[in-house]
Amino acid sequence: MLTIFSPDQRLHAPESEFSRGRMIPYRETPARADSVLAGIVAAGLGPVETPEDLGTGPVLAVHDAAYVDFLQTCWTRWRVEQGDHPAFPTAWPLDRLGQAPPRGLEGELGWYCFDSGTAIGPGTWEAALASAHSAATAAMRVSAGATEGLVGAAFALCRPPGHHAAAAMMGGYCYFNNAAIAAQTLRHGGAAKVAVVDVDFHHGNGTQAIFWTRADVLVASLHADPSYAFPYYCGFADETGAGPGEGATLNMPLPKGMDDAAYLVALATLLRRVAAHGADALVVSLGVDTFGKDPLSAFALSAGAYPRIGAALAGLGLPTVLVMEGGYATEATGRNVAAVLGGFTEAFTMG
Ligand code: SP5
Ligand code: ZN
Repeated sequence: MLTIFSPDQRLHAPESEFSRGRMIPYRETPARADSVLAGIVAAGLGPVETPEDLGTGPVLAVHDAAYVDFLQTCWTRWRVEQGDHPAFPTAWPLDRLGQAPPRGLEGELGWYCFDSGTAIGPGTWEAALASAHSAATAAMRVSAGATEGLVGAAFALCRPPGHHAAAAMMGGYCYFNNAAIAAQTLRHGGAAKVAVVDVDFHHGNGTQAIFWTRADVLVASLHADPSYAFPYYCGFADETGAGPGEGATLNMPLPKGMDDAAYLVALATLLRRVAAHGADALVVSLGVDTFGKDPLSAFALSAGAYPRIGAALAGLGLPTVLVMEGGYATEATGRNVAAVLGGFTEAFTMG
Protein backbone atom coordinates (compact mmCIF):
# COMPACT_ATOMS: atom_id res chain seq x y z
CA MET A 1 0.00 0.00 0.00
CA LEU A 2 1.17 3.50 -0.86
CA THR A 3 1.98 5.80 2.10
CA ILE A 4 2.03 9.60 1.86
CA PHE A 5 4.15 11.59 4.34
CA SER A 6 6.10 14.86 4.32
CA PRO A 7 9.22 15.50 6.43
CA ASP A 8 7.70 18.98 7.09
CA GLN A 9 5.21 17.19 9.36
CA ARG A 10 8.06 16.88 11.89
CA LEU A 11 8.30 20.67 12.26
CA HIS A 12 5.55 20.75 14.92
CA ALA A 13 7.22 19.66 18.17
CA PRO A 14 5.86 21.38 21.30
CA GLU A 15 7.65 20.46 24.52
CA SER A 16 4.78 20.22 26.95
CA GLU A 17 1.02 20.18 27.43
CA PHE A 18 -1.29 21.02 30.33
CA SER A 19 -2.88 17.82 31.60
CA ARG A 20 -5.00 17.49 34.73
CA GLY A 21 -3.32 20.36 36.58
CA ARG A 22 0.25 19.56 35.52
CA MET A 23 2.59 20.31 32.64
CA ILE A 24 3.66 16.99 31.11
CA PRO A 25 5.78 16.17 28.01
CA TYR A 26 3.74 16.74 24.82
CA ARG A 27 2.44 13.31 23.82
CA GLU A 28 1.85 13.98 20.14
CA THR A 29 5.50 13.87 18.99
CA PRO A 30 7.38 13.66 15.67
CA ALA A 31 8.74 10.32 16.96
CA ARG A 32 5.24 8.89 16.49
CA ALA A 33 5.52 9.42 12.73
CA ASP A 34 9.02 7.92 12.71
CA SER A 35 7.72 4.85 14.56
CA VAL A 36 5.01 4.40 11.92
CA LEU A 37 7.53 4.84 9.07
CA ALA A 38 9.78 2.22 10.69
CA GLY A 39 6.79 -0.13 11.08
CA ILE A 40 5.89 0.27 7.41
CA VAL A 41 9.46 -0.44 6.30
CA ALA A 42 9.82 -3.43 8.66
CA ALA A 43 6.58 -4.93 7.34
CA GLY A 44 7.53 -4.25 3.69
CA LEU A 45 4.19 -2.53 3.08
CA GLY A 46 5.22 -0.51 0.04
CA PRO A 47 6.53 2.89 -1.05
CA VAL A 48 6.45 6.14 0.94
CA GLU A 49 5.98 9.28 -1.16
CA THR A 50 5.77 12.97 -0.31
CA PRO A 51 2.50 14.88 -0.83
CA GLU A 52 1.84 17.49 -3.50
CA ASP A 53 2.01 21.13 -2.40
CA LEU A 54 -1.68 21.91 -2.76
CA GLY A 55 -1.62 25.30 -1.00
CA THR A 56 -4.59 26.13 1.23
CA GLY A 57 -7.23 24.84 -1.23
CA PRO A 58 -7.86 21.47 0.47
CA VAL A 59 -8.06 22.97 3.98
CA LEU A 60 -10.39 25.78 2.85
CA ALA A 61 -12.72 23.09 1.46
CA VAL A 62 -13.65 22.12 5.05
CA HIS A 63 -12.35 24.97 7.30
CA ASP A 64 -13.37 28.63 7.72
CA ALA A 65 -11.02 31.16 6.10
CA ALA A 66 -10.71 33.24 9.30
CA TYR A 67 -9.63 30.13 11.25
CA VAL A 68 -7.06 29.23 8.59
CA ASP A 69 -5.69 32.82 8.79
CA PHE A 70 -5.53 32.54 12.57
CA LEU A 71 -3.47 29.32 12.38
CA GLN A 72 -1.16 30.80 9.76
CA THR A 73 -0.37 33.93 11.81
CA CYS A 74 -0.79 32.79 15.42
CA TRP A 75 2.79 31.79 16.18
CA THR A 76 4.41 34.96 14.78
CA ARG A 77 1.93 37.16 16.63
CA TRP A 78 2.28 35.15 19.86
CA ARG A 79 6.07 35.37 19.80
CA VAL A 80 5.92 39.17 19.52
CA GLU A 81 3.28 39.50 22.26
CA GLN A 82 4.33 36.76 24.70
CA GLY A 83 7.75 35.34 23.88
CA ASP A 84 9.40 32.23 22.53
CA HIS A 85 7.25 29.52 24.18
CA PRO A 86 4.23 27.79 22.59
CA ALA A 87 0.80 29.41 22.61
CA PHE A 88 -2.08 28.02 24.69
CA PRO A 89 -5.47 29.61 25.38
CA THR A 90 -6.22 31.18 28.76
CA ALA A 91 -10.01 31.60 28.63
CA TRP A 92 -12.92 30.30 26.61
CA PRO A 93 -16.08 32.09 25.44
CA LEU A 94 -19.22 30.65 27.05
CA ASP A 95 -22.33 31.68 25.19
CA ARG A 96 -24.47 31.65 28.32
CA LEU A 97 -22.41 34.61 29.54
CA GLY A 98 -22.81 36.56 26.31
CA GLN A 99 -19.98 36.82 23.84
CA ALA A 100 -18.45 38.97 21.14
CA PRO A 101 -16.00 37.84 18.47
CA PRO A 102 -12.43 38.30 19.79
CA ARG A 103 -10.29 41.28 18.80
CA GLY A 104 -6.89 40.19 20.07
CA LEU A 105 -4.70 37.10 20.01
CA GLU A 106 -5.51 35.74 23.46
CA GLY A 107 -9.22 36.04 22.77
CA GLU A 108 -8.74 34.32 19.42
CA LEU A 109 -6.87 31.43 21.06
CA GLY A 110 -9.83 30.61 23.32
CA TRP A 111 -12.25 31.21 20.44
CA TYR A 112 -10.50 28.83 18.06
CA CYS A 113 -9.25 26.16 20.51
CA PHE A 114 -11.51 23.99 22.68
CA ASP A 115 -9.00 22.45 25.11
CA SER A 116 -5.91 23.27 27.16
CA GLY A 117 -3.63 20.59 25.74
CA THR A 118 -3.06 21.69 22.13
CA ALA A 119 -0.06 23.97 21.50
CA ILE A 120 0.87 26.29 18.66
CA GLY A 121 4.61 26.73 18.23
CA PRO A 122 7.12 27.39 15.46
CA GLY A 123 6.40 24.96 12.64
CA THR A 124 2.84 24.12 13.72
CA TRP A 125 1.33 25.79 10.66
CA GLU A 126 3.83 24.18 8.26
CA ALA A 127 3.41 20.71 9.79
CA ALA A 128 -0.40 20.89 9.96
CA LEU A 129 -0.60 22.07 6.35
CA ALA A 130 1.78 19.30 5.19
CA SER A 131 -0.30 16.76 7.15
CA ALA A 132 -3.44 17.99 5.35
CA HIS A 133 -1.58 17.73 2.03
CA SER A 134 -0.75 14.09 2.83
CA ALA A 135 -4.46 13.37 3.35
CA ALA A 136 -5.52 15.20 0.18
CA THR A 137 -2.78 13.60 -1.93
CA ALA A 138 -3.67 10.08 -0.70
CA ALA A 139 -7.33 10.77 -1.56
CA MET A 140 -6.39 12.07 -5.02
CA ARG A 141 -4.41 8.88 -5.68
CA VAL A 142 -7.31 6.69 -4.57
CA SER A 143 -9.77 8.74 -6.67
CA ALA A 144 -7.55 8.34 -9.73
CA GLY A 145 -7.43 4.57 -9.14
CA ALA A 146 -11.21 4.39 -8.74
CA THR A 147 -11.78 6.35 -11.97
CA GLU A 148 -9.64 3.86 -13.84
CA GLY A 149 -11.80 1.02 -12.51
CA LEU A 150 -9.15 -0.13 -10.04
CA VAL A 151 -10.28 -0.28 -6.44
CA GLY A 152 -7.33 1.04 -4.48
CA ALA A 153 -6.23 2.13 -1.05
CA ALA A 154 -3.62 4.50 0.31
CA PHE A 155 -2.35 5.49 3.75
CA ALA A 156 -1.95 9.15 4.74
CA LEU A 157 0.58 9.21 7.59
CA CYS A 158 -0.95 12.33 9.09
CA ARG A 159 0.59 13.99 12.14
CA PRO A 160 -0.40 16.25 13.64
CA PRO A 161 -3.69 14.29 13.65
CA GLY A 162 -7.03 15.78 12.67
CA HIS A 163 -10.30 14.24 13.87
CA HIS A 164 -10.86 16.67 16.79
CA ALA A 165 -10.54 19.74 14.52
CA ALA A 166 -13.84 21.32 13.39
CA ALA A 167 -14.43 23.94 10.69
CA ALA A 168 -13.17 26.75 12.95
CA MET A 169 -11.78 24.95 16.00
CA MET A 170 -8.58 23.17 16.98
CA GLY A 171 -8.10 20.85 19.96
CA GLY A 172 -7.06 17.34 21.00
CA TYR A 173 -3.65 17.78 19.22
CA CYS A 174 -5.55 18.52 15.96
CA TYR A 175 -5.45 21.63 13.70
CA PHE A 176 -6.79 20.60 10.29
CA ASN A 177 -9.26 17.74 9.95
CA ASN A 178 -7.26 15.45 7.67
CA ALA A 179 -10.00 12.78 7.45
CA ALA A 180 -12.61 15.41 6.48
CA ILE A 181 -10.19 16.79 3.89
CA ALA A 182 -9.71 13.27 2.48
CA ALA A 183 -13.48 12.71 2.39
CA GLN A 184 -14.08 16.04 0.67
CA THR A 185 -11.30 15.29 -1.84
CA LEU A 186 -12.92 11.91 -2.62
CA ARG A 187 -16.25 13.72 -3.17
CA HIS A 188 -14.52 16.10 -5.61
CA GLY A 189 -12.89 13.07 -7.25
CA GLY A 190 -16.29 11.60 -8.13
CA ALA A 191 -17.50 9.59 -5.12
CA ALA A 192 -21.18 10.55 -4.61
CA LYS A 193 -21.22 9.20 -1.08
CA VAL A 194 -18.30 8.77 1.32
CA ALA A 195 -18.22 6.93 4.65
CA VAL A 196 -15.79 8.00 7.38
CA VAL A 197 -15.17 5.20 9.89
CA ASP A 198 -13.32 6.40 13.00
CA VAL A 199 -11.58 3.73 15.10
CA ASP A 200 -9.48 6.11 17.25
CA PHE A 201 -9.95 5.62 21.02
CA HIS A 202 -11.47 9.12 21.23
CA HIS A 203 -14.64 10.39 19.58
CA GLY A 204 -13.89 12.44 16.45
CA ASN A 205 -15.92 15.45 17.49
CA GLY A 206 -14.46 17.66 14.73
CA THR A 207 -15.35 15.26 11.92
CA GLN A 208 -18.84 14.85 13.35
CA ALA A 209 -19.33 18.63 13.49
CA ILE A 210 -18.07 19.20 9.93
CA PHE A 211 -20.48 16.68 8.39
CA TRP A 212 -23.33 17.01 10.94
CA THR A 213 -25.91 18.35 8.45
CA ARG A 214 -24.65 16.53 5.34
CA ALA A 215 -26.17 13.39 3.81
CA ASP A 216 -23.28 12.80 1.39
CA VAL A 217 -20.74 11.92 4.09
CA LEU A 218 -21.59 9.27 6.70
CA VAL A 219 -19.59 9.61 9.93
CA ALA A 220 -19.44 6.37 11.94
CA SER A 221 -17.38 6.02 15.09
CA LEU A 222 -16.69 3.58 17.88
CA HIS A 223 -14.84 5.10 20.81
CA ALA A 224 -14.52 5.42 24.55
CA ASP A 225 -17.79 6.59 26.09
CA PRO A 226 -17.48 10.39 26.50
CA SER A 227 -18.95 10.07 29.99
CA TYR A 228 -15.45 9.00 31.08
CA ALA A 229 -13.15 10.02 28.21
CA PHE A 230 -12.02 13.02 26.16
CA PRO A 231 -13.63 14.95 24.43
CA TYR A 232 -16.33 14.50 27.14
CA TYR A 233 -19.14 16.58 25.59
CA CYS A 234 -20.04 14.63 22.47
CA GLY A 235 -19.95 11.21 20.86
CA PHE A 236 -23.05 9.83 22.61
CA ALA A 237 -25.28 7.32 20.80
CA ASP A 238 -28.23 9.72 20.51
CA GLU A 239 -26.20 12.09 18.30
CA THR A 240 -27.35 11.13 14.79
CA GLY A 241 -26.97 14.29 12.67
CA ALA A 242 -29.44 17.02 11.74
CA GLY A 243 -31.39 18.33 8.75
CA PRO A 244 -30.36 16.54 5.55
CA GLY A 245 -27.67 14.79 7.65
CA GLU A 246 -30.17 13.20 10.07
CA GLY A 247 -29.20 9.50 10.30
CA ALA A 248 -25.77 10.06 8.69
CA THR A 249 -23.92 10.17 12.03
CA LEU A 250 -23.46 6.88 13.92
CA ASN A 251 -21.87 6.80 17.37
CA MET A 252 -21.06 3.66 19.29
CA PRO A 253 -19.65 4.63 22.72
CA LEU A 254 -17.87 1.77 24.49
CA PRO A 255 -17.17 0.97 28.14
CA LYS A 256 -13.71 0.77 29.71
CA GLY A 257 -11.78 -2.49 29.40
CA MET A 258 -12.85 -3.54 25.87
CA ASP A 259 -10.79 -6.59 24.88
CA ASP A 260 -10.03 -7.85 21.36
CA ALA A 261 -13.13 -10.03 21.08
CA ALA A 262 -15.57 -7.43 22.39
CA TYR A 263 -14.03 -4.68 20.27
CA LEU A 264 -14.13 -6.74 17.06
CA VAL A 265 -17.80 -7.61 17.64
CA ALA A 266 -18.59 -3.90 18.09
CA LEU A 267 -16.62 -3.00 14.96
CA ALA A 268 -18.42 -5.66 12.92
CA THR A 269 -21.77 -4.28 14.11
CA LEU A 270 -20.77 -0.73 13.15
CA LEU A 271 -19.46 -1.87 9.74
CA ARG A 272 -22.73 -3.69 8.97
CA ARG A 273 -24.55 -0.40 9.54
CA VAL A 274 -22.02 1.42 7.35
CA ALA A 275 -22.46 -1.16 4.56
CA ALA A 276 -26.25 -0.82 4.78
CA HIS A 277 -25.92 2.94 4.39
CA GLY A 278 -24.09 2.51 1.07
CA ALA A 279 -21.00 4.49 0.07
CA ASP A 280 -18.70 4.76 -2.93
CA ALA A 281 -15.51 5.39 -0.96
CA LEU A 282 -14.20 5.00 2.57
CA VAL A 283 -12.03 7.13 4.85
CA VAL A 284 -10.68 5.44 7.98
CA SER A 285 -9.66 7.64 10.89
CA LEU A 286 -6.98 5.24 12.08
CA GLY A 287 -6.08 5.74 15.73
CA VAL A 288 -4.30 2.95 17.60
CA ASP A 289 -4.68 4.59 21.04
CA THR A 290 -7.15 1.74 21.68
CA PHE A 291 -4.05 -0.35 22.53
CA GLY A 292 -4.06 -1.66 26.12
CA LYS A 293 -0.61 -0.21 26.82
CA ASP A 294 -1.34 3.21 25.31
CA PRO A 295 -1.04 5.98 27.93
CA LEU A 296 -4.40 7.47 26.85
CA SER A 297 -6.28 4.17 26.49
CA ALA A 298 -8.85 2.64 28.81
CA PHE A 299 -9.29 -0.38 26.54
CA ALA A 300 -7.37 -3.66 26.68
CA LEU A 301 -6.63 -4.37 23.02
CA SER A 302 -3.62 -6.58 22.27
CA ALA A 303 -1.33 -6.27 19.24
CA GLY A 304 -3.23 -9.21 17.74
CA ALA A 305 -6.36 -7.10 17.31
CA TYR A 306 -4.84 -4.77 14.72
CA PRO A 307 -4.55 -7.07 11.67
CA ARG A 308 -8.14 -8.12 12.35
CA ILE A 309 -9.28 -4.48 12.48
CA GLY A 310 -7.58 -3.96 9.10
CA ALA A 311 -9.26 -7.04 7.62
CA ALA A 312 -12.68 -5.97 8.93
CA LEU A 313 -12.30 -2.52 7.32
CA ALA A 314 -11.21 -4.10 4.03
CA GLY A 315 -14.41 -6.15 4.11
CA LEU A 316 -16.38 -3.08 2.99
CA GLY A 317 -14.62 -3.53 -0.37
CA LEU A 318 -14.42 0.23 -1.06
CA PRO A 319 -11.71 2.53 -2.41
CA THR A 320 -10.14 3.54 0.89
CA VAL A 321 -7.98 6.30 2.35
CA LEU A 322 -6.61 5.39 5.77
CA VAL A 323 -5.71 8.53 7.73
CA MET A 324 -3.45 8.39 10.80
CA GLU A 325 -4.96 9.77 14.04
CA GLY A 326 -3.91 8.90 17.63
CA GLY A 327 -1.59 6.32 19.20
CA TYR A 328 0.84 7.38 21.95
CA ALA A 329 2.62 4.18 23.00
CA THR A 330 5.27 5.36 20.56
CA GLU A 331 7.21 2.10 20.09
CA ALA A 332 4.08 -0.01 19.64
CA THR A 333 2.25 2.59 17.54
CA GLY A 334 4.32 1.83 14.42
CA ARG A 335 3.87 -1.92 14.76
CA ASN A 336 0.14 -1.62 15.40
CA VAL A 337 -0.45 0.73 12.47
CA ALA A 338 1.59 -1.51 10.15
CA ALA A 339 -0.47 -4.47 11.41
CA VAL A 340 -3.74 -2.71 10.47
CA LEU A 341 -2.38 -1.86 7.01
CA GLY A 342 -1.05 -5.41 6.54
CA GLY A 343 -4.35 -6.99 7.62
CA PHE A 344 -6.23 -4.59 5.36
CA THR A 345 -4.02 -5.33 2.34
CA GLU A 346 -4.27 -9.10 2.79
CA ALA A 347 -8.05 -9.12 3.06
CA PHE A 348 -8.47 -6.46 0.36
CA THR A 349 -6.48 -8.26 -2.31
CA MET A 350 -8.04 -11.62 -1.42
CA GLY A 351 -11.57 -10.16 -1.45
C1 SP5 B 1 -5.96 12.57 18.12
C2 SP5 B 1 -6.05 12.18 19.57
O1 SP5 B 1 -5.94 11.00 19.90
N1 SP5 B 1 -6.18 13.17 20.46
C3 SP5 B 1 -6.32 12.90 21.84
C4 SP5 B 1 -6.24 14.11 22.69
C5 SP5 B 1 -6.44 13.79 24.13
N2 SP5 B 1 -6.00 14.84 24.98
C6 SP5 B 1 -6.49 14.89 26.33
C7 SP5 B 1 -6.29 13.64 27.11
C8 SP5 B 1 -6.67 13.89 28.54
C9 SP5 B 1 -6.86 12.63 29.29
N3 SP5 B 1 -5.68 12.11 29.95
C10 SP5 B 1 -5.90 10.79 30.44
C11 SP5 B 1 -4.65 10.09 30.90
C12 SP5 B 1 -5.00 8.66 31.23
N4 SP5 B 1 -3.90 7.94 31.80
ZN1 ZN C 1 -7.29 9.50 20.12
